[in-house]
Amino acid sequence: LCPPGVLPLCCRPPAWDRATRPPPSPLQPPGLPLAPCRSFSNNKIQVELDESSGVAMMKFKSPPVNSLSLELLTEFSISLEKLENNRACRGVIITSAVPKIFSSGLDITEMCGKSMEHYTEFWRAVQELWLRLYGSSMVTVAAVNGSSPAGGCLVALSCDYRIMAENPKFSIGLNEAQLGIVAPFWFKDTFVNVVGHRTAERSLQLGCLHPAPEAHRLGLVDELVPEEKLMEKAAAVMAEWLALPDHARQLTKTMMRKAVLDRLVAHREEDIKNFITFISKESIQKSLRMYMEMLRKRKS
Ligand code: CO8
Repeated sequence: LCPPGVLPLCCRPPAWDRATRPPPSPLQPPGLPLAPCRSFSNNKIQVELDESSGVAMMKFKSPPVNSLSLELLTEFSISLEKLENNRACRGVIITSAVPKIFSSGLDITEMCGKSMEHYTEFWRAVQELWLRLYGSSMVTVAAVNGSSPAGGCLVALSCDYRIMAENPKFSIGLNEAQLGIVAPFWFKDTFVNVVGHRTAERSLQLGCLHPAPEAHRLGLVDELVPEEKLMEKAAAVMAEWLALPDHARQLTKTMMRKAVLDRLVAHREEDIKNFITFISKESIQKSLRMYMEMLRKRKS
């Protein structure tokens, strides 16, 4: 049994320790209908799995800004688990159904004026999601079709490949420092693994949100494409990655990511304590309130 507050799915062995999945049969018997497209929709995430290609499309649908609330995080983890356990699924494309926004990052209201129990549950859900996504044995492609600050950027960074709409108004980055908070070590590790130490150090200290062309120059995203071509490109990239044998790709992914994943697994409880201590400080609560106020004022 899981301790209280732990999502039941984290009791299972992590994805990177599991046996490789066999690919779905490439042969469709003549005369039979094509493999069905299965969809399951939660409140905040919509998932469609095309069993003939083995590719799932996962869309955030939590207007106005797809902020990563406890509910969205939980649905996200459960959806990933369902796909991970479905032998017909080999890859997932993650994108947004909300125009101009990929995800605005962690829901700041979940970190403001709440109880210690709530902070614990929330942070465990953030950890759980990252462990699942970064450690996924599926091919993961982020189709970033809008702005993607902080936690939204982490979601994209945790995928195997990032394609962004080439709109300079869309920005992406770990901007925590701008909110007066500090990106946790595993956000930083994930970032360093994508862009390298120097770029990550500068970008993190300044809390940079990089416009799409700059994000591409820095290697934060792998490709920029016109917005209307984004999904087509994501499908093409996915097909390229799925052309390789799963076992070789999965073992290579494990080799590249395991140390970083293991580091959080080994320090999970300590990381939760650090988060609670930090977030409950009056000075930090004040910074977050002021930031929310700034967002409201900017709007009016
Ligand atoms: N959480 C909660 N509410 C949010 C968030 C958020 N992350 N982002 C926006 N909102 C709210 C706004 O307050 C506004 O609410 P209301 O309608 O009630 O006034 C509504 O969403 C719409 O926002 P905007 O009007 O600003 O929408 P725009 O389309 O103009 O802009 C943006 C969208 C670009 C996403 C903009 O809202 C923005 O920049 N948001 C802030 C994003 C941000 O800074 N996120 C960081 C979150 S922190 C995080 O993810 C990692 C934390 C790690 C913690 C470590 C601690 C130890």
